[in-house]
Amino acid sequence: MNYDHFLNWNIYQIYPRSFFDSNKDGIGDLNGITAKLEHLKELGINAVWLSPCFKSPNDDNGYDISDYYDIMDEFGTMEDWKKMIDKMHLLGIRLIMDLVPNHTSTAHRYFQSSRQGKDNPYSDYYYWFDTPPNDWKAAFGGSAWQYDDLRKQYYLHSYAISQADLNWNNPMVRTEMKKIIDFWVNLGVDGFRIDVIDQISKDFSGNNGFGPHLHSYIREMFGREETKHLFTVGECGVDDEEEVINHAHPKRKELVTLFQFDHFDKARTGKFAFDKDRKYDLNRTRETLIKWQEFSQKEGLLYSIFTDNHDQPRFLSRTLDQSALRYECATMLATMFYLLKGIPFIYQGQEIGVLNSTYYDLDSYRDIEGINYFHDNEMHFSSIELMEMIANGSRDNARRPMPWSNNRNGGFSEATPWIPVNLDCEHINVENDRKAEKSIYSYYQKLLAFRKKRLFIEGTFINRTGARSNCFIYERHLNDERVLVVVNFDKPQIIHLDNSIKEVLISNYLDALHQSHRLYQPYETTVYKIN
Ligand code: TEU
Ligand code: CA
Repeated sequence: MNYDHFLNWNIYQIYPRSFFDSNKDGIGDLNGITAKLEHLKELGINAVWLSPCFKSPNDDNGYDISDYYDIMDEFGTMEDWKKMIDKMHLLGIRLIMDLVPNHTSTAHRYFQSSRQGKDNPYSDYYYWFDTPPNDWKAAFGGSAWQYDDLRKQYYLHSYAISQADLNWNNPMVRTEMKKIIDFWVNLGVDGFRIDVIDQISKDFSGNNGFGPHLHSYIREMFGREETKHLFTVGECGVDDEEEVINHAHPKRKELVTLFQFDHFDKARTGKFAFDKDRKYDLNRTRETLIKWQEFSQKEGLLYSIFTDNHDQPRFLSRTLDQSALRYECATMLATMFYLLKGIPFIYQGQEIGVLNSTYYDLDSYRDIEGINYFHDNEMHFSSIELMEMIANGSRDNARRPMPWSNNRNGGFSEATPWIPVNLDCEHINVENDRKAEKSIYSYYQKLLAFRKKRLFIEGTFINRTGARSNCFIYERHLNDERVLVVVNFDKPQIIHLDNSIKEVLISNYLDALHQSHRLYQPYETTVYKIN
């Protein structure tokens, strides 16, 4: 078995709350997605990863699920969901749902039963202790252990207090999760993105993650006849080569691919950073990309290519130095990443170059992570400092309403949106971008069509950067066909190429010349056919 047939999937991530509001309540919804599918189709998308749309009290925007078998009220109904997936399939777009197996909302009936005491059918669905067995911290602040007044014990929550970790040692929990998977598979979903997969098995004497039964649990869920056709991508903060193979090698029958994060983490100072520490060093990003391209190629693994998701500030904002060059920078990043070997993921808004919006008041933020960070203030920053760090690092930067047009609220909704819109949505929106002479959307369209070539799907990756800096030069080749991708990270510089060049295939500058020794413009990216 191999996974190569997934290599022509161009996946678009939708954050449903912020995509498009169809019924004027200020919240994106499923009918809103259905209404905008042509936008994706025209872009060249053939798969959607939809962030959670299940019933949820929304403490963590749907990553706190209270019923895995039903749709969140604000997003619509099961009927709406069926209409959505039918239309997707009609347009040739697959649907990848978000599976959250590590925790449920404490509002879930399992938790509500579990906390009643030690002798109900759900009492072992969660981890309960008289005293916390370790000092693990929760991702959104404070201890990961919370005392429950009713049960008179502590339960584990790796994220918010209202997100209780499921006890995967309990076979009933695993059976339930398989039922959930099968329920959605029977309704026609084509795959799953799996939230924090690496945390489902615990070793309480170590770190929170990569416990001793992780791989057997993954196989139990996804190594089955019923699931073997699915596309699966595990969110997995792993950079150990052996572990990457263990998760995602075809012979293991676990996952198809992983989201790895080291092209973010190694290039930044911390989650929340001051302006001066905010920018990514693309030279470091390049090194991690080269490492994983070469490794995946050698081991026969599928690499997931992405710059953005709903947990990260906009990559473009972390790269761009002069706003006048937004088109050049956005198209440069797209070319640099999406001509690599692997499966491209595009996050909503990326295709029109949406930027972070710098709000300096806490009221403009909704994300529990940033809000808790402000209140906890463990490092004793001033509130001005805190607001600067949150403006740079908040996940809300990626969660503001998708700007569609010049209408009110960027055309996202006629009502006041659940979170303030981007400050520049009257300028940066789909309508304007598609009309513009330098349209990022059009460039993405061209690029996604271009990467359908077999050369980009199957072809070998070879790094050609050598000792050069502030650029990334790589080759893709298949049989006799070779292309060279030249990416200039920032300032104008002269680059001398070792290859003889035949023609320019694609470039973000109109007048790019096919010369092997020349000056590259700021953020210039040119792809050549070579001998
Ligand atoms: O994220 C888990 C994760 O790995 C954290 O690093 C996450 O990036 C978080 O933003 C900390 O900065 C997943 C989801 O993608 C995220 O939206 C959820 O909040 C989280 O799990 C809990 O379900
Ligand atoms: Ca709505």
